[in-house]
Amino acid sequence: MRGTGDELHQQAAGEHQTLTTNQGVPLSDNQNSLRATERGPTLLEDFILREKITHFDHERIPERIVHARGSAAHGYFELTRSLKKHTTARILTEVGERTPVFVRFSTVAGGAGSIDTPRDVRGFAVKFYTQQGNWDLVGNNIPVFFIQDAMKFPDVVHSVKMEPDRGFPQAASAHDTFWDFISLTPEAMHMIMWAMSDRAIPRSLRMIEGFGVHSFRLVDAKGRSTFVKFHWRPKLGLQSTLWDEAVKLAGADPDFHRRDLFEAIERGDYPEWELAVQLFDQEQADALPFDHLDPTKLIPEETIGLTVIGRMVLDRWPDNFFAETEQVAFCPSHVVPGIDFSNDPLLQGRLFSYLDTQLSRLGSPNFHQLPINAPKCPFANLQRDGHMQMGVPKGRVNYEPSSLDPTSPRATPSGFRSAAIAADDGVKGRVRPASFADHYSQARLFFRSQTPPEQAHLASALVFELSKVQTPHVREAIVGHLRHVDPDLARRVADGLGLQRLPPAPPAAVEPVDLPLSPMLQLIGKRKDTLAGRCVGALVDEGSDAALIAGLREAVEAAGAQFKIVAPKLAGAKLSNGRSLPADGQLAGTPSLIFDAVAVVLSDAAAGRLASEAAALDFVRDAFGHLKAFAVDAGGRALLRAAGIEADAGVVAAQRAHAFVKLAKNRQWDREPTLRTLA
Ligand code: HDD
Repeated sequence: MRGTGDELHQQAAGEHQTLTTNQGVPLSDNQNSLRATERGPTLLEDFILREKITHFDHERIPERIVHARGSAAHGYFELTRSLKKHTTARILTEVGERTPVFVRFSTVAGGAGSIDTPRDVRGFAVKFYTQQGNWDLVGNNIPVFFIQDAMKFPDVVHSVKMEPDRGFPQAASAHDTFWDFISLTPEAMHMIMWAMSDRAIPRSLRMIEGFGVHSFRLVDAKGRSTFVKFHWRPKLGLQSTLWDEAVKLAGADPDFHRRDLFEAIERGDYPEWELAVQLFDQEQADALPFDHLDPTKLIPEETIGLTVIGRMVLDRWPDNFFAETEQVAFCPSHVVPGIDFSNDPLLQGRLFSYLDTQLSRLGSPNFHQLPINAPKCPFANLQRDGHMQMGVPKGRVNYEPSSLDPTSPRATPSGFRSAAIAADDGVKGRVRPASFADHYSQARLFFRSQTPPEQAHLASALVFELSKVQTPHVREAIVGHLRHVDPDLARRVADGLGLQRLPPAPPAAVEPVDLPLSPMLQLIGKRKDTLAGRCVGALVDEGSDAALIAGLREAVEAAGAQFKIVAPKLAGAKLSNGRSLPADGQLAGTPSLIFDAVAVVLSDAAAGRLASEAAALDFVRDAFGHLKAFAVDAGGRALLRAAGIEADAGVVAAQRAHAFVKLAKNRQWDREPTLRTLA
């Protein structure tokens, strides 16, 4: 055996690069360690074995304390409208100029190996490699946050992560410690509305919005500043999953979002977002009915409109997951001349935390030298040495001022300047401004702005989460808070939990007020009328009607979506015209969960066979339960009947391919009350 292995190895060696140790020493054998005798002990002398195993033992680095699970891609940002009037930041002034970006999407609570589809906030972190240095816009897919002050961040994170004594649940907020913390943190109530909405169970990372959350400042050449909030809006529009679907996807494909992003980029269907800004001055800020420095508040689009200033396209998957996606280090403190911070106390704390965490995660102050983190513009300073120094600085001068080396780096008048903002009068102290005290009005604004199905999902999500909480007083305290948000919501959740009576509402520091509703906060209302970027699955078998399948494929692909074949055998099926159609997925391993709509085109005989096949029955039952549109022929209808499904208006004849595409763009919301009890 050994002889054979050696021969194979030698053959291959001629075609490849020579395998060496890290010191460049060529290897003659990468299969066997050095042994004292053929069947004797392994020798400590084997420096090749020791180097290989030692490196392997140290392959993992500490995972991110939050946002550990992430997927990323390269791309570019292109400015379409100049903000010259407001800022000197070149990336925001030169229309048409393309700036390379690296974007990492993430869940928050789960570990690096956790599922892609939990109910959770999604991180949306963008590193712009600008000509004036790197700018990191480290946002989320939700425009507000749980807490107002960075002092509370370790607490909120500890509470949501797995409980420290038992080590579960993983990647889930549905447990006592999280809701205990929330019940005692009324400022979280607005964020809770968002986190319980379908925004927290997105269909695809390509279909989420992104928000910089805080107010930032744009600074012009004279040092004057304008407040700015950043918004990313997906070209494909917003899409979410249903909770039951997200739960099942977790098992069917734990990498659902990562795979979706990877495959879209691989097939050249590049994800794209618009960058839009809300610009406002101090006077406008003062006129808002809340404090814009409070990160639990948003500024409705209806109050201050969005101006689209550019687009971002992701067109390249990383070459190496670890080197890029894992080692990328985002810091909100990475800004460029012309962009500055506001006094938002959460942002101020973040400015410290990220640099600090990168030092421990990546192990060295030289993490900026890693290729994924290094600026793409020239950079030079007099910082030296440290663990893993990659550069070899020349010369005697590593200090400033200096006269010995005229080329030594110096500051420049066009360099970064903080906006010259007069400090407020006041007294030093650990305080929360009174202007941060209204915790319920915007939670109410969000809930009441939603469509009825969205409200029902939100209420049901609260019932689900609280039903996992074992401590009765915590469940009741949350319902008490909900009474301030919306009495009807509180009643529905109390009802869903089976509470005998409504728990008392806690005292509110400020009585909530009814703000004008903001339909722009809806998800369903904001969906685009498109099937682009999505995927239809067709269940076929021996003898399926070839013409029907071809017609459906044509209509679906013309709408910019993919059309995939699912069959009991991976080899596919021989269709009515005698031709073989290979399958993209085998039925048992390709549930309808991964599709946005389904077609079921079956001969009578195949429909009869599949009527006693659990995977086929689950395929149609799940698709129906997840409110997906159906295109069916007579065989398809027979399978639906066998599954106990009564066809509704979301089920159309397979001949009506265009009507099917129209339906497939949306879920069949009318179907939901007929098959699921919602709160
Ligand atoms: Fe954070 C990571 C977004 C508040 C401390 N955060 C992290 C990531 C995103 C966000 C997207 C992942 C970056 C990546 O992909 O590598 N964080 C936010 C947003 C917040 C927020 C939108 C509120 C508006 N974060 C926040 C606070 C603190 C932190 C208040 C601490 C005071 N966040 C961190 C961190 C992380 C992090 C511990 C973990 C890994 C990392 O930084 O690189 O420093």
